[in-house]
Amino acid sequence: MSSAEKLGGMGIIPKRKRQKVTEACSSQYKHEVRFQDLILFIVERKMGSSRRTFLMDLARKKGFRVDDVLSDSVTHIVTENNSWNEIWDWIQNQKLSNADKLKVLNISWFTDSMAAGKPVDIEDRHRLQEQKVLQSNVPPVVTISQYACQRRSTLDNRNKIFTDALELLAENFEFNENDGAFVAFSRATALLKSLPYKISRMENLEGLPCFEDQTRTIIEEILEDGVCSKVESLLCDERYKARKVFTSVFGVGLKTADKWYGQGFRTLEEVKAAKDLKFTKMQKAGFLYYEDINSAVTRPEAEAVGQIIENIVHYYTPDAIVTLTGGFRRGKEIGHDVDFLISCLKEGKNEGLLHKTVNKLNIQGLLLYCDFVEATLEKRKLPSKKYDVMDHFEKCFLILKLNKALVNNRVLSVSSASAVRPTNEGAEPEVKTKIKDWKAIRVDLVNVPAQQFAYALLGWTGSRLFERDLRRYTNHEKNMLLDNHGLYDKNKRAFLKAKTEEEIFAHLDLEYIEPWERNA
Ligand code: DCT
Ligand code: MG
Repeated sequence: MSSAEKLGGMGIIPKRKRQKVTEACSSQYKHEVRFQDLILFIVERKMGSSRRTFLMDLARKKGFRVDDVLSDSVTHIVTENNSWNEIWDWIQNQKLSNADKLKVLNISWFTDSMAAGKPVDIEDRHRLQEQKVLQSNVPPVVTISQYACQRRSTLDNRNKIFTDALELLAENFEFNENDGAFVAFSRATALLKSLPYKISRMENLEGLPCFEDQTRTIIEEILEDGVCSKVESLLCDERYKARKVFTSVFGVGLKTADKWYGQGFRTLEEVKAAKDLKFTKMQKAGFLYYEDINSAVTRPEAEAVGQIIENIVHYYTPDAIVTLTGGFRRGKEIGHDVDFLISCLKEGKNEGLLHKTVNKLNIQGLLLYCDFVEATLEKRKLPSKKYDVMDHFEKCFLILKLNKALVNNRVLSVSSASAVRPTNEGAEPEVKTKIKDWKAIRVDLVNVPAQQFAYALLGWTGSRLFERDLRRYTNHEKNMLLDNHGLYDKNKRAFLKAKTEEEIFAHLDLEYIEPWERNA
């Protein structure tokens, strides 16, 4: 298939129908066209239809004429993530009479124009550039942003050997409360995760942001020896090992871990056997369900939990929405917990819903532990300048009892409808009493008012570093403040409303980054 044919999904229609459709499209315009000299066409491929529709609406609202289909009238073509070659091949195939005069632009021209409220002058950086054919072992020469929110980081990490080492060292800096080194190592890790190629020589780091002497040295050592001596010695370090194992208990933070270490404890068995140690309710649950909680939650398990929560929430409020967020929304197949947002489109209808849901889980015998946190924000405050601060929503941190048969049945029902057993029927009834047929799962539920939903969804989707960089970018580059509740424009002295994540990215003049591209 030629590259021109592959671009079939660009919203192209046969030429003979073009005239008619263009007229039909024009009649759809509800907005006045303020800029008569230009007609835009936005290419759908690699952008996706929902983002394209969003951008088309945005431009129309701002007075631009945007056509649904490509015709001879179009003057500007806007593309995102397409190469010059594929777009050019495709244009040639359209047999347009004005192909040579068409302005073929990347999304930066579009976002600059939306921000300015008018078409901005076309600079070189706005044009889709022809790229030279590169040798296979030479990484492409591209400008990479220092902010994770301006990069696309999928789960396809080509530099795992480096990121595993840097992540471990970053974690130790966090344990030691060395914020500067923690941030430096986390940023270098996140940058490597976004690279579409593997680092094979030190020259590959040239021109990349987020690296300084310490992180460079680590990369160099791994390139030379295949391992990092700092990592090797850390893995044998008594204090690090104890901190790691103690904080793996739900409810145990660094302070408690260090206290136990200071008292001479080194293993969980020693801590559990100690007579004079007092544990919080949370830690008791952490010890009780330790094995389950520390074995990763799988996607089928997350979906089964989602179904339980949704059934209960809909029992009380049929039009409430339960949204799976956190790592699973970013496409991860496993996680340490399952995060859900609960929201109602109608304002006020979710009052008391979280309490009722938790009560019902308890009545159904599924609630193993609950830490309920009431909403803490009475009046609307400005978003905090601290990037890692918790939000103020009503929420609960739970441990739920998930019947394994529910998960097996879900898997079976996906693979073969005929293989589904009723959920109350155990796999092997005769051994049911002997084998533990459930798993303890950590679940976070967050109750979110409708008008803050997009901001909460963006915040709870993560990753942690993506969120951190998004807030840093917002503050430093846009003079605005962002948190899980809203976006405040310091120049306009106003909160900016948004119904979708796409609108938030547009407020920030950022290209939209899909959830599965936020694995920074
Ligand atoms: N989050 C937040 N404020 C916090 C902690 C987390 O806004 N104080 C956001 C960032 C990530 C998201 O919530 C979910 O948090 P985790 O469950 O800790 O992370 P995860 O990416 O879902 O990782 P995992 O897959 O291990 O659960
Ligand atoms: Mg999570």
